[in-house]
Amino acid sequence: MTLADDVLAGDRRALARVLTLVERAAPEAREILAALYSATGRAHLVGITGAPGAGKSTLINALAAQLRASGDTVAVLAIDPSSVFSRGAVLGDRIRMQDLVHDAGAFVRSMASRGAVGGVARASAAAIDVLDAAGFDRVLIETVGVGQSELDIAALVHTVVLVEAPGLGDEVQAIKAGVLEIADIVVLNKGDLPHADIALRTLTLALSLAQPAAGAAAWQPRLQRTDALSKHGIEGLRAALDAHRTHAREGTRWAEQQAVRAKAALVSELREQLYTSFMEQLPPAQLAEIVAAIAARTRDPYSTARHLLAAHS
Ligand SMILES: Nc1nc2c(ncn2[C@@H]2O[C@H](COP(=O)(O)OP(=O)(O)O)[C@@H](O)[C@H]2O)c(=O)[nH]1
Ligand SMILES: [Mg+2]
Repeated sequence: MTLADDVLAGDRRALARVLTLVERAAPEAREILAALYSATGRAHLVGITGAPGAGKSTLINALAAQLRASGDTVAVLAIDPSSVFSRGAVLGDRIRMQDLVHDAGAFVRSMASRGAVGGVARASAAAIDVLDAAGFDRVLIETVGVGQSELDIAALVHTVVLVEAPGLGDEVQAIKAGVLEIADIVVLNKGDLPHADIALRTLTLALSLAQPAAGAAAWQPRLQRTDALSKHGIEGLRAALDAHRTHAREGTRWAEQQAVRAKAALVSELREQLYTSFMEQLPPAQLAEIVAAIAARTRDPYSTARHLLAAHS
């Protein structure tokens, strides 16, 4: 049995090991990903995004419990693209997702971009593929706010959930940044707080203004109020997720998303493999000489790169 076979067979330790290899862009990761690829494309991929402190992790804990209760298996991938990813943050996530940590039908993993060779987007896409191949019905991906990160979550998932909280002025930020437009479901979390009613009204208005002029077949973004701590509104959120999944599968979104993912994966892999094989051909001494010349301004990096490519292809 290979490591990929173990992942397909549902072995959790193998899954954790493969995710570590993927995160580090270890040389053996590519072969494992290749072996897993045909088993991907089945899970419902859900991006859960919003400002730090909006309650994403708490909400995911509650949502995942709801999904588990309906019989689905759930994987959670918490991605922090900031360079400062403390052990405390990982620990905090684990504490907030405690219900999941001890459930055999759930799996929680935190991933930092630090050490993710080739960037967080590349590592995230690969990690999502691994979780998909491992057979989870739902993969929930937690990321910090849209537009503030190098990770384009909308390109990686079927359903985007934007989490807002009252009192932060986030609704206004969301409207300004245009992030409402990429949200399939907007959650007003912390619905128990005093300013929740005002925030809900602001978001309702903003959503009605953010609507693209689209036909009857277009998805109308849902707004759901939740209180993740007391688990109010979570059933409504699950219903909204299911409605969006059905909509995506029946319409073109699902197939479009597969095509976007497929192209992004191929382009990223071509870039990586071209670069790697090129660098393998370049003797280190020659590279050092060229670098020194560029540093000394006797050569420029632009035409040098072009000449090197022409000479080695
Ligand atoms: N009052 C209230 N607090 C919440 C709610 N959801 C989360 N919190 C609290 O908000 C803080 C940040 O939550 P967390 O899930 O870590 O947010 P994240 O950074 O978006 O993942 C924590 O102290 C949570 O206990 C909620 O619905 N109501
Ligand atoms: Mg969190």
